[in-house]
Amino acid sequence: MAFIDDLTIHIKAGNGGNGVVRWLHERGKELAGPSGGNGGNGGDVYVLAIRDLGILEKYRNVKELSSPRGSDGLKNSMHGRNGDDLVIELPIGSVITDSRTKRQYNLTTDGERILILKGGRGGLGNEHFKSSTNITPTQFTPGRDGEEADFHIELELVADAGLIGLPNAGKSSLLNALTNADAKVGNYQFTTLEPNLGALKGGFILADIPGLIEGASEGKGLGHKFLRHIKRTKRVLHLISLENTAIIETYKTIRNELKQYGQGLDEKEETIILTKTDMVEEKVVKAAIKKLEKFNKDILTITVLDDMEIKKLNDEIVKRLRK
Ligand SMILES: Nc1nc2c(ncn2[C@@H]2O[C@H](COP(=O)(O)OP(=O)(O)OP(=O)(O)O)[C@@H](O)[C@H]2O)c(=O)[nH]1
Ligand SMILES: [Mg+2]
Repeated sequence: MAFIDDLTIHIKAGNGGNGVVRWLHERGKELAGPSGGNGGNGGDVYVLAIRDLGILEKYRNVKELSSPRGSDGLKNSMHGRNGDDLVIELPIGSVITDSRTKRQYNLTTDGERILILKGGRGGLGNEHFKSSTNITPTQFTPGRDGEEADFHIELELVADAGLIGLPNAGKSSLLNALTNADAKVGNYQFTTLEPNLGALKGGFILADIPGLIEGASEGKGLGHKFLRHIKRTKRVLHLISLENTAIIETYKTIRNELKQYGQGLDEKEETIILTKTDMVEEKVVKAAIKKLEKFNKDILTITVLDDMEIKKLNDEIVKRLRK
């Protein structure tokens, strides 16, 4: 199943029902008085945040969504029925943009519900126009049109911390070890083609995104587009594999890509995590820490092969996120 995180749908709120011209019929009297009811209002359109990242899949082939119109007014002064509201379920983290007005709606918490389009008001029936000078009104008004627009829906994962680093740094392996996620892992670059999420023990959400390379800001590799998924995280976990001999260059490359992306990514709190400690001697680990400390003193180390270390790392990350 492909991960959909971007789509455009035309959405329309229901039109109002028309007001009508009707007359009271009394015995022996042709037009005893106006009795045309008002039209019902068209249904409104809401978006509702739910905890299900996969729900966007449901809208993959949907081009248009709409709420029903109001019914026309009825005889005997009865109003037409209002159209039901349409409630569109979207994952928490969705940003919904009206393509024309550029107005944005953010769904950030579970159960949050936002009105995005108003249904049209129902028209007025002829009874409404009755007055002492107008006892047989033939006026009525049609229902108003409901609002409509093209909406662009984007998902910005709401994660507490994001895993970043070069391809093959061990990001997905670490996500799998720390959380319930089941991300694809491979000994080659760009194994991860779409973002993955998992929950740490302690309830925080971790995001794994495709690897970055030098020039990602110019579109190299998978480019920058996944960085927006860590825009809202509190902290970045910067993974550097100890297989790597050019530790500082690697560190600077990724820092530079964060800077190029802008939007505050390079100002986020950062924890460096040196991965694959099992593949090198301890003195290599120590040397790497010493070199990196000039840039950031918050450095942890891990191998995914050791369950105890994973448990400790979980606690260290949670401790930082609670701060
Ligand atoms: N020995 C050892 N191998 C590891 C460790 N962590 C990850 N690996 C291996 O490193 C390779 C890359 O791991 P991934 O988790 O796919 O790396 P990634 O950073 O997600 O890579 P991309 O998705 O391509 O950006 C895989 O072959 C993993 O099995 C570790 O702690 N020790
Ligand atoms: Mg990966």
